[in-house]
Amino acid sequence: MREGVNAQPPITSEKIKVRKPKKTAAGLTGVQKSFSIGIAEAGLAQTIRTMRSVNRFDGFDCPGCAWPDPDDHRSGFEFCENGAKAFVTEATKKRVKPSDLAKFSVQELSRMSDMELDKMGRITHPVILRNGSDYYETISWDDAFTTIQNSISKLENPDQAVLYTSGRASNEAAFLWGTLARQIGTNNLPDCSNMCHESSGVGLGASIGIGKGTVKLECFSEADLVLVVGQNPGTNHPRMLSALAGTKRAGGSVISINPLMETGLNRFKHPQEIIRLLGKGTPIADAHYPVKVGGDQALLRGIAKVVINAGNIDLNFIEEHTDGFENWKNQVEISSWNDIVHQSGISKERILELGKAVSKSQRLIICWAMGITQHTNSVAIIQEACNLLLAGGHFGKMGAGACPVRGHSNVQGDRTVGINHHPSEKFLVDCERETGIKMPKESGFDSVKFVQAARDNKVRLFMALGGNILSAMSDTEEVANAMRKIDLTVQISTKLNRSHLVTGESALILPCLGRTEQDPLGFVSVENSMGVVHSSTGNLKPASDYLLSEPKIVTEIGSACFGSVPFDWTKYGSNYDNIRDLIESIIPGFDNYNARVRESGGFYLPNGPRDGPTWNTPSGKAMFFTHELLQREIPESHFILMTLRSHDQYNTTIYGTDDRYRGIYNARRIVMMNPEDMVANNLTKTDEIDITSHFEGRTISSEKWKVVPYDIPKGNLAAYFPEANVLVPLESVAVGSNTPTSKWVEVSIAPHKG
Ligand SMILES: Nc1nc2c(c(=O)[nH]1)N[C@H]1C(S)=C(S)[C@@H](COP(=O)(O)OP(=O)(O)OC[C@H]3O[C@@H](n4cnc5c(=O)[nH]c(N)nc54)[C@H](O)[C@@H]3O)O[C@H]1N2
Ligand SMILES: Nc1nc2c(c(=O)[nH]1)N[C@H]1C(S)=C(S)[C@@H](COP(=O)(O)OP(=O)(O)OC[C@H]3O[C@@H](n4cnc5c(=O)[nH]c(N)nc54)[C@H](O)[C@@H]3O)O[C@H]1N2
Ligand SMILES: [Mo]
Repeated sequence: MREGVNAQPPITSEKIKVRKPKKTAAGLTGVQKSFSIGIAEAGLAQTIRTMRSVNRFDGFDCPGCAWPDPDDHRSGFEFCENGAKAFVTEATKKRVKPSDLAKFSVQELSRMSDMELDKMGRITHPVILRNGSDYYETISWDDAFTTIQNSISKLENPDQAVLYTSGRASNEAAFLWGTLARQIGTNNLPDCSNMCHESSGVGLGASIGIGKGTVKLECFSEADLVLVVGQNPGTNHPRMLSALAGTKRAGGSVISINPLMETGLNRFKHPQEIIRLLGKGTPIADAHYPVKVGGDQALLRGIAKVVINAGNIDLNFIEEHTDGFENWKNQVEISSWNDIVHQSGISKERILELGKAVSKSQRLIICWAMGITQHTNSVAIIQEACNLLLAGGHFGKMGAGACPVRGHSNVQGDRTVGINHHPSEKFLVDCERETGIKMPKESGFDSVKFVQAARDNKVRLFMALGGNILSAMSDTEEVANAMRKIDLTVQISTKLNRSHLVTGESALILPCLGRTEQDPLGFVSVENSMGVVHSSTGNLKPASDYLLSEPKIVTEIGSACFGSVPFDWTKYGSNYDNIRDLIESIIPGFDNYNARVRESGGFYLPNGPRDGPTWNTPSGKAMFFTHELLQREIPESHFILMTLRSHDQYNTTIYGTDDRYRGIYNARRIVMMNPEDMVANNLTKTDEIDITSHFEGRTISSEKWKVVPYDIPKGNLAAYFPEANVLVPLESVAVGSNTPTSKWVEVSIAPHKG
């Protein structure tokens, strides 16, 4: 084992500044910010070039998030501040050359911050960290593929191999990646979705027969009410604010349910409508419900009580389309207002008001993201939201439905094309027929199970198509221990991150083209949050002559390991149309894939609940699932900690140290706390505390977190991901989806001494 490589970023002394949270999102500052980052990283010409071609029909798909683009028009500048940061940092002029890697050992690199690692720039050559060495050195592509082939040939059983996927991979790359895993003989395909919207997929899949959202972008201007639950669109999906402004302009209401009053939901200025930038912005949320962290199941139950009591339910819809209504109704009726108010932290009076708004709504959209999906009872919360939509008949019509807002720009597409650790039997049968490869039938590891298996010495080879699993997963030190027990870890990446430093005995980095770059083999395709599949074409000169595209790398690994019989890998590595034809022959909804993906704007995948409504469930009907309210008490001195994103990061990629909208500057190792809780604990602004998490008798401690007074419910704390991941216990997961409970960590605090 390589000693002295740090799994966590160093603790630095930061000169923190705390100001009032911002009242208005985006506008000129947002545009200026993205341009100034762009110019510093990529230069002016490159910045303008990239910004002009993002999200155009003939351009590349913005890697920032999965929010869709308007179907009928796309302006020259269809992006937002954070999308701009994402693609200009990919288009950076800086390079990590082999000579740089000869200068720094992995131990030295691990003492840099995550931001410093990213800012070293784009990786230019394939490199290897050999067993016994502390330095990466260059390796030829052929030797890299042979190294992987050797490792595969040494596996005692195929389940010792694990292939991870991050949600930026295109449909083409992801489909081949899944095929490669299955030719090795395993369904061990953990992906970032396991830590993200898995709960949405599981909950919706059982309730309505599809694990995806059921609204189109146009629905937002037709809805009379949109609930935005557990989501921070101002920072993480800024273009969504335009859709919410559309709801408001058309006379509808938007209500935010969130422990924090996030900027952007109060006022918003569209960064691309330059004329209006000087105005006050469009007010977005009509009301804000500061639910306690983990209190949404109770709050939704309260709303359901009002709706059922008022009798504002669509009995015809319920009769014709659903099963299980009576059961749920009984459960709602016996849930006590005491529990509902206590758990949600919202007064009965305010819940009655919210319930009235929902029961009056004829066209209701419920949106959600990580504030809902990363809890023990996430699947139950999502099904409760779904029950409300079913009771009001909010499926199969414009302006209504479920809207889980996806994160990574192609995370939804990756799942559609087979990145799934428990694929359906039908998918496997069709894959076997079309590829000739004998498909493994057993379910594979998700992200949590992968770490547990590696910890138990059951993984010999780990390969990642993008991402940074070490820092993205819960329980950082446990993940590090697990990674170190693997023989070979392989990362297909654009930029350096901590997963390249905490590795198996040997490690490979295979550098790939990014979204923004020209690919000699043609364009790729992606699916957005609303089920539209469209093309993505990069236009910049690649960062180095040695880069290969992701699909090319996967086909080269495939040919090196398995040759061309029964599956001719080279055929797919030379022409992406061949990959799309293969996807079309296996996955429903991709008819005429190659022709339709070339049409401007692409095409919608079929969606029963949205288009019918029809329900692909065992009973052929949508299901009301009934859950008891999750009751849990923690000692009075303990807190519930949520981990979230600051304004200056993209997941584990840190762009800067400011959380501008929340008024927290130049610091990341902070913890937001209610001012009354601070007084009760004798703490003043920027005091340092140590935090200990508690789960089933196990404790994990982390030191030196600066306290920031913040408008957050009493008893709740918030800290940034990925620094706080060390505190999230590996075994603390959502029931049904196995997602780490990154938004609900029981902790105690103590002043830092020393
Ligand atoms: N700029 C930028 N954009 C991104 C990303 C990024 O890192 N940076 N990441 C992308 C990815 S992969 C994803 S998945 C999305 C994530 O998008 P979000 O889900 O918006 O991301 P988080 O920062 O995790 O924010 C969670 C929100 O939920 C709230 N919350 C926490 N706990 C609870 C709770 O118990 N109940 C309720 N009602 N609310 C709660 C928090 O206050 C916060 O506002 O964004 C995508 N877009
Ligand atoms: N505590 C806590 N943990 C969380 C979350 C949370 O809210 N709280 N959120 C979770 C969520 S929602 C998600 S989605 C996961 C994210 O988990 P991941 O997807 O694994 O992590 P990212 O930080 O998005 O990955 C960044 C790396 O991807 C590589 N990369 C970037 N672009 C490309 C590309 O085009 N191709 C390739 N091959 N590589 C590329 C770069 O090397 C970069 O360093 O984290 C999860 N972890
Ligand atoms: Mo995500």
